[in-house]
Amino acid sequence: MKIAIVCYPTFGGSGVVATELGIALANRGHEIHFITYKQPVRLALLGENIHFHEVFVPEYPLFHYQPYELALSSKLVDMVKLHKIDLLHVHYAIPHAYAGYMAKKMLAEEGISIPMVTTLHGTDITLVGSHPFYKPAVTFSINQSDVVTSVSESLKQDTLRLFNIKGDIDVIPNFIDASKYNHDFTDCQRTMMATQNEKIITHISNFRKVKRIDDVVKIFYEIQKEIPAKLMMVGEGPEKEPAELLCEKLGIANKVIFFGNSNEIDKILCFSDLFLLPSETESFGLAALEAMISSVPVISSNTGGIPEVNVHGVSGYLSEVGDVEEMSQNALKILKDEKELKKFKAAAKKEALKFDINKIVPVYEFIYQKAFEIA
Ligand code: GMT
Repeated sequence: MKIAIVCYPTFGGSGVVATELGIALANRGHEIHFITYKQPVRLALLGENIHFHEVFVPEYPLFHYQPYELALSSKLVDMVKLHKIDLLHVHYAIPHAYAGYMAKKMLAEEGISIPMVTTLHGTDITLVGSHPFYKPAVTFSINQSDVVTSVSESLKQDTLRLFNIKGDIDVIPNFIDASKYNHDFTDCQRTMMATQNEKIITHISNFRKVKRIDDVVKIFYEIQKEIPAKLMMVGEGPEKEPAELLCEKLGIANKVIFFGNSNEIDKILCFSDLFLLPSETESFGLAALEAMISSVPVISSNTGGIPEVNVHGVSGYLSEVGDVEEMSQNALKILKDEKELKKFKAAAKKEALKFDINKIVPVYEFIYQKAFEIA
């Protein structure tokens, strides 16, 4: 099959899922065309079956906002015609489902029919998409998709609650390629980050308000009062600077390392003992899954789709959003007892393996067939 994948090419979870899916589909013999404004960050190599087409938006001073959707839908039309693409798979509803729909309509004018699959990822529904300014267009473009998928049951329920959706939504969870997190081949370099007796706590995100970065710092503050520990903060975003200031204020700046964005998540997780994800809302929590596959237990909030990934008392612990005290106590319960830590590490990996890429990618292929039948 020739598949066009539209996504955000950044470090965000939706872009990562779209990229990993495209690579896996290419490995299974499909011809994949990524269509976006920059080469996706996790797409290291373009291969025989993998192509990237840049959407270029020329600056024009008359426009206060440059019309990306227009450039994207035009690019989709051109690429579908040039490469004889069979199917569009757009990740993140805004504005990709809308641009995809416009491309479909333009192609139909030329007698070309192409099915479109839309995958909802989270904030396109829970935060941004349901805003009154966007809601009619998001509802419309979801309803015009031939097949709609969501990355968790929780996100499906949110979508049905917040929008007037006419068709089905298929739940296809985020997935993980376990072979990329095989520590037998990774030099963990733990000693570069911490001394032997220090536990390593990690948080990875795009440092937006929704991630409750303050809570990450406060949980770590409580942990380090009782045991020697270091905190690894990985990612970039608006809450990074306030977090750095909070660390200074609490007198723990020497115990916290801010990495910025990293393409070496597997190496960082390799030497981590515990992962913190106290988000306000989270449709799935891909970062938690990446931690778990690296045998890192997760202390998280119990919001959104996180309980579908992190199993309370097995791969980590879940608490109400904002319950820093309970999260800190749960973290210490795991970290203070070596036997307990070992047990949680093994269980985290076992749970993560349920989301193995080889189980999930065929489900997408099945969905593509369904889209052909519907379109
Ligand atoms: O977590 C983010 O802020 C990035 C965001 C995105 O849209 O790129 O991630 C969302 O999609 C991921 C992949 O499906 C999910 O694992 C994340 O839970 C989801 N984020 C939120 O719902 C906040």
